[in-house]
Amino acid sequence: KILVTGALGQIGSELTMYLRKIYGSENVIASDLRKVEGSKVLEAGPFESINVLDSQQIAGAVTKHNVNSIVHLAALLSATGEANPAMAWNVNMGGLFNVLEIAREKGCSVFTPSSIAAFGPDTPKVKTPQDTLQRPTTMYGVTKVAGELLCDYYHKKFGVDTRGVRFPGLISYETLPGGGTTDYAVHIYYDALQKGKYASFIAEGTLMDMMYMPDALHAIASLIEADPSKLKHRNAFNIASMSFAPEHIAAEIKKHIPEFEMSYDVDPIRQAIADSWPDSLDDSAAREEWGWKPEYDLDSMTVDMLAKLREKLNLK
Ligand code: VAH
Repeated sequence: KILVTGALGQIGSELTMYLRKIYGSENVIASDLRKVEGSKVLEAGPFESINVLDSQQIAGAVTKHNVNSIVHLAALLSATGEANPAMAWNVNMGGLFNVLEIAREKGCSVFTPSSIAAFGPDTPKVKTPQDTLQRPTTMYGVTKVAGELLCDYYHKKFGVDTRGVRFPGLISYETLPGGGTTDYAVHIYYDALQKGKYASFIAEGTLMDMMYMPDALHAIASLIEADPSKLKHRNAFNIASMSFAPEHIAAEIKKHIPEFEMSYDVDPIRQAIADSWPDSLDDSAAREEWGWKPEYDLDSMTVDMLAKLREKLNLK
């Protein structure tokens, strides 16, 4: 049985449904701080209200449902984390520590994502290596590096089966991201369809790694199922699919919506965060050790995003 924390968030709301298709609805228990009325996740299988800072609530759900695998997604993202650094540390590290302690006691495996945010301004920016300098300058990035090290520690010291990937910016149409720096690449599609224009809070020329959610879900399921004897790394694998800047995604959208107008209203805080991150990642370790391979590129993602959002927003 799998317990997903943060199951109502941007990744969780789709990953929970994806895992239920693979393992069966009753075998994937969704959890989050509180219910979100109308969420598909709530209709399609078991749900537990869990505050990941309360280890009793996590332990209770693990025991009640006989959980042997925890997918831990509950966390604050980069921009929110910079606005509330203490809360970001408490939730991101406190939650992960509780999950790892329970996994140690009850013999559960743990998947939890890291991020390109785990790298900083003095990390090689182009084709960032799997093993390289990690000195992030955001609290979110500090919690991601500390989280990687804590997961590797629990694996080496206690034999807990911990695995993770460093996600790039994730683009999806089901659930909006909650306070990330890469969120511009999601909002641009909504605004292109609803307003015919978008004012980007990230500057022209700012390259960042991005990924379409279907590829992200496939990566998580593949790594969870990977043969452990083939894993030279565990926390956490670089994975990549596309690297682009705001003008690239705007040009792609204009191919489908010729009247679309792009403008820039740069947010210095999120721009500084974006500038500290890599331009592109080297994901050869993930490709070699567990067969990682993305399906979508900017072209095919844009076709799918616009089609799915037209449906979701009841546009023609
Ligand atoms: C954020 N979407 O912007 C997240 C992610 C790589 C970016 O960590 O904070």
